[in-house]
Amino acid sequence: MPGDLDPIVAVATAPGRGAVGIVRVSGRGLRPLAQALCGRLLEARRATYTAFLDEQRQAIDQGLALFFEAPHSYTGEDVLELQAHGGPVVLQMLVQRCLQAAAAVVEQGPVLPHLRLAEPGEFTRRAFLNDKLDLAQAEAVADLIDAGTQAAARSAARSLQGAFSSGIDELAQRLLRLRTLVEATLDFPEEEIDFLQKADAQGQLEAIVQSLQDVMDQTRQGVLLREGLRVVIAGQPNVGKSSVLNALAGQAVAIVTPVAGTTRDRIEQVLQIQGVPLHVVDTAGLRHTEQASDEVERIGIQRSWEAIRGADAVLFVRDLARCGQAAYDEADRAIVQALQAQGVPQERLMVVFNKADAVAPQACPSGALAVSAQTGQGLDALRQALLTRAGWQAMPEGVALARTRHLQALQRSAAYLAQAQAQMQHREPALDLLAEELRCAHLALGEITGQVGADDLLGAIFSSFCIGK
Ligand SMILES: Nc1nc2c(ncn2[C@@H]2O[C@H](COP(=O)(O)OP(=O)(O)OP(=O)(O)O)[C@@H](O)[C@H]2O)c(=O)[nH]1
Ligand SMILES: [Mg+2]
Repeated sequence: MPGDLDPIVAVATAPGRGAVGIVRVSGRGLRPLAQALCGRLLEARRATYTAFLDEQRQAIDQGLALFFEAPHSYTGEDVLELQAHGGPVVLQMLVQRCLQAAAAVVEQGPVLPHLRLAEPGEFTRRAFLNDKLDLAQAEAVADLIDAGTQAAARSAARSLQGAFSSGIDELAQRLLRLRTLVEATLDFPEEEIDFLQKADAQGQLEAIVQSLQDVMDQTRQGVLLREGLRVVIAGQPNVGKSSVLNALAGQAVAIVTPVAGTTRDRIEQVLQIQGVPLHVVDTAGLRHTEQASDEVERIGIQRSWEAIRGADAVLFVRDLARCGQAAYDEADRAIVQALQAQGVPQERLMVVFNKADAVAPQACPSGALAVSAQTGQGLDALRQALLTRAGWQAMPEGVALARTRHLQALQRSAAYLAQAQAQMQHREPALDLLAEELRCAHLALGEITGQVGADDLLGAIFSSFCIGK
């Protein structure tokens, strides 16, 4: 990022009107700027009620000024926060005044390098670069702000406090010790195998692999809580797909009528089950295009197939009231074949029988998921089945929010460790190869917390933040 050491300024509060709005400045040597803006010296870490002055020393607004002296601040640099009234115009005037005052301070003496507007996420990026947070914690800041459910917010807070990072750090430490052992052995080739056996290198490696598996299981839960599951409801027209969506959502999201072909376009709704976000998509009923009533329905059916191809789980709804009728069963079989032809794997398919209220209990296939969108029967079991399909396991100690990026790094690390295990099981292990596999596994772990971080990775992560954070 250009000008990484320049001081930066931004409005830190959300756009729009509010009781309070915050302008935040971070950089080195901000004291003279604070003095120019507030007309007085600010005591560090103490709220000072003051006017915020323009060039002519007229008040633009008044509020609280807070000065945090480096390194005791969010970014690790000097930070000045002006808590003003939360109007967009006032806040922009304050930002302009900061830029102007900084330029004036520079003219008086080269105390303050050039102040500029902050890029998205730049405050947190500095906190990371100044070792205030590791990378996974910095990501948790953005995830906490973006959290769409209470469970996601709590889990993000847990990650921000370091619950996720400390598990990764502990693994990385153990891996480092094993690497040291193997690399030390490389220097004494005549005793190498003996030496490793005495230190139980193989046992250590196995224990690390097991711990990595545990961390991966927990991370999967954290990713699920952040990213959720994409569920597409599909089936023939009139089986009650939209009714199932409405019943799960607890509101009339989609239009329901007895007319086959009611739903024409995809309807998306985010539901929460035990805090796990489910992105549920209702689709137009599937039937042969020549049976479709018009062009709109034909396009709707195409869109249904597109949605099905992108789904994590397909809820295939069948109508108990019509099961057993030859034409209906034949059409369902055709859908199953088409799903296979479209490459939807069996494990992604969940069959649910609807309209259980309309038939005798013995008409429901035993062991199958039977519901009634109308009476609510079986819906809890359906919710539970969706969670199970997602791989959700509520953890008593709580889940730390995680990202797909973390899971991928763990998977890479696990793959290197598997190669290392294979190497170690050779009768005559090639120790240099073993050392290299362990080094790669260690580096993959380091990417998670940012101990090993490529610049483009940092750019991608911080650019998704909001400005002022
Ligand atoms: N008895 C009974 N009727 C239901 C149930 N669920 C839906 N229906 C009725 O079935 C008809 C079709 O329901 P929809 O939810 O519109 O069905 P759909 O699958 O979305 O239909 P399309 O959008 O046309 O593909 C409506 O008359 C509903 O009232 C149920 O559980 N029991
Ligand atoms: Mg419908």
